Amino acid sequence: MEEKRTIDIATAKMLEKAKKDNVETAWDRAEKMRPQCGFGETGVCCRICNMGPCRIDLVGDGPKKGICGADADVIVARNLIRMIAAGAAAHSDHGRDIAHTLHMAAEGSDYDVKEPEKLKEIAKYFGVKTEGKDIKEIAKKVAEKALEDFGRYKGLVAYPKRAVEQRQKIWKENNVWPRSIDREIVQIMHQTHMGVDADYINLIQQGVRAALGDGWGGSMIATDISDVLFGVPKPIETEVNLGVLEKDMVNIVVHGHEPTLSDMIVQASQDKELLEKAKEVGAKGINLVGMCCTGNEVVMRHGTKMVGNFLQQEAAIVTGAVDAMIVDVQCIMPSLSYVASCYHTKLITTSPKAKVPGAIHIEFDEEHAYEIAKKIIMVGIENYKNRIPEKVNIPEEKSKAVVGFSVETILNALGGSVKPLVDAIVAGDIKGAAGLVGCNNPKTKHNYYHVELAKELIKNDVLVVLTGCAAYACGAEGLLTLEAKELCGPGLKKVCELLKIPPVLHMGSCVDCSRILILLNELAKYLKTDISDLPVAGAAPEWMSEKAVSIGTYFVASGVYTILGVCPPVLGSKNVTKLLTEDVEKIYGGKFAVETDPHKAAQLIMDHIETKRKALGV
Ligand code: XCC
Ligand code: SF4
Repeated sequence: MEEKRTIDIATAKMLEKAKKDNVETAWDRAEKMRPQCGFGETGVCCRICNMGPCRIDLVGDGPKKGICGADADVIVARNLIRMIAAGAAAHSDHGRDIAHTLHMAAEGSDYDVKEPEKLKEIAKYFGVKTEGKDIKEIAKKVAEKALEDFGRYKGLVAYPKRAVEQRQKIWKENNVWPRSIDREIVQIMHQTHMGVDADYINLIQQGVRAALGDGWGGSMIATDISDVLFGVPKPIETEVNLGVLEKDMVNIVVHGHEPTLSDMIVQASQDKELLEKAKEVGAKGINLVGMCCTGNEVVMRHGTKMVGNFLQQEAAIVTGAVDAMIVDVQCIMPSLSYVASCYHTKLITTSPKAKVPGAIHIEFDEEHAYEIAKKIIMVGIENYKNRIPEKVNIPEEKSKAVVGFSVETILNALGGSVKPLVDAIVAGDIKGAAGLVGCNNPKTKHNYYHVELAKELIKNDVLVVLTGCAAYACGAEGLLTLEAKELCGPGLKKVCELLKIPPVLHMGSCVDCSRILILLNELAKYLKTDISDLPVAGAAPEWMSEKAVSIGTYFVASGVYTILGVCPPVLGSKNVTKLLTEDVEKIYGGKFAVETDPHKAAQLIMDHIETKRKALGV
């Protein structure tokens, strides 16, 4: 039965254990939820005003309009762009916090500028002069300029001008260049208020503008400034899956999204005083491991082991060996405090934005970052003695992985330019590239789609790049290793051997989808063409989060053909569905497709790549 829920043996074992321990998981709750509401699933339920809720009857002779007169097109479009607003808000608020941290670093705090070169590089885009200037002074100016982009009252967001000119022109002509990151999100909330916009095309257009403010705004700021503060990722070895938990060490999981917290926790976990304390309680040391996107942030920079992705968060606690789980924001299931209460695990919330009843709240504040990080780790150390031996069962499954492929690293591996990559594409050794991103979703078998799609693509000489929870799925399957070249077609295998890289490259967390944009942009620049002309595609195989809707939308608006493995709530409107899966291509050169079978999705991607190769004449 558990094999139906996940392809991952470690997770299946923990689901069995959960059943024995009488602990309910997301899968159990998903089952109880079925059948899920058809109105909600197709996007035709509206709760935007209190004359409602209204719903459109798609099959019978029930209502075709809401009480205000909104039809299915309007209701679906409004609901969808509200998802974009929430997703873009989450990423952008993350970016804003990182920019604040840079500002604090400039004024003197526990944080520091680790990468002055990258700081100078991004200063250019914000129009900050660097010559003869002190690094702290540049940091302060860049932070201020970045923060201005969230709320500027005139002008435009800076980063989209990094895109190739053809792309910028499309955005300008279609009036989707974001004016300020926050403003586009606020405008979605206004435009979707009862009785404002009743034109589904106009609604979707605003969704695009807010999504671009995420990808080429908030997320890109988050990525760049994280690199400045915590280091540009370089290839580093690690291990992935629940088996990275240790029986005789204090196990601490960092889960959530923002490296301001997790990076400090990594530093504090190496503190001599704390290591002594861990020994005093009888542990061999402190085993800090990462989960979800904050795990991606720290593994890329420190090699911190990756314990699991979104649907493994409960399973990690079910091992009975997690002494503390530290969370900040996003993708933290409210169920964690319940699961933790079934074992000895202490759940620690740290953000004023994300409190969970039953958890210990130790608010993180950047001004006393190191001190608080130590205090948080101490909770885990002190809790070690409370483990219940008969409840501890750590599955042995774990896989080796090489991670840390920032654009800088990839260019380095290529000798400083994308030329060798383009040459390999022209020669046909690499047919093209695909980005696999996003979450898990109990609507699909855990990790199955991520892994099947990645395998099928590399077998056909398509290079794969990853972010988010997709990275854990492929990591657990051993695809992030040099040895995975044996699963590749002959061309990609040759390239992997030559460059000593895995065929599946881990590029980071969800905000690091912006790294994929920059890589595509570099390729387009080199080929003197637009991103939409490249033999590339994207996929969000098991997505669930609103952030994924924003990501998918900015990829499409950047010219990328993007496949969703789980259908978004749009099928209630034929017009919106057609707009997203057909018509947008005429404007942006990218479009959405929905395909629930990974093998068919691989075929769609390969066909798309072939079409683009032909058009490029290679
Ligand atoms: Fe969350 Fe970012 Fe999705 Fe994973 S991939 S479930 S958004 S942790 Ni980011
Ligand atoms: Fe119903 Fe219109 Fe109100 Fe939505 S906005 S709940 S469709 S009356």
